[in-house]
Amino acid sequence: MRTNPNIVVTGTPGVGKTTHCEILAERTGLRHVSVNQIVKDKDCHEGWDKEYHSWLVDEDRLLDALEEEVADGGCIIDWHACDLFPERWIDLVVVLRVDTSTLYDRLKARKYPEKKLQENLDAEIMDVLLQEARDSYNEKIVVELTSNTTDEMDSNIDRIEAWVNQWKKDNPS
Ligand code: DAT
Repeated sequence: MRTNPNIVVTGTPGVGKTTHCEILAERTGLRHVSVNQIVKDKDCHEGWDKEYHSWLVDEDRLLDALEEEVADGGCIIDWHACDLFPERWIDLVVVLRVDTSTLYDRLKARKYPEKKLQENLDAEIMDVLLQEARDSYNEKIVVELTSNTTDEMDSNIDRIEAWVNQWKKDNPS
């Protein structure tokens, strides 16, 4: 039995996952688990894709690396995919969403290659991550939140923090 919940914060690159997770970790005491960092630090990849500027992730190695981390709960998992995490690991899936023009500006500022930028914009427009979350988890634990402004981010964080506090009350150790 977990004494703290595991949360996935997902969404297209640039929606605000890292920013949300860092603040949430400070506010709730849960751990920010940056999957990107684990992929790099624990070599859960088969090399660097030059065209897409991203790691070619080895999902089996990644899951092995994460298993111990999530077993006791208390993880806020930050990753632009969610279908690989077993359902039994996860208590809440937050899908962050952003307007196309805002996402364009954020990805442009990151100097994404044109092809990668366009693919990510298309993914956001076509609800790819939301659909992936709904296909992979019970719809009751999937929440879609917008992240265009800092006000929206503040309200998202308040909401998730309240959810964590309620989870703890409902699941006393
Ligand atoms: P991700 O981890 O999803 O790739 P991020 O947290 O690195 O995204 O955020 C990308 C950029 O956008 C970063 O400069 C912070 C900014 N940002 C994120 N969410 C925001 C929000 N709700 N309001 C204003 N700026 C935001």
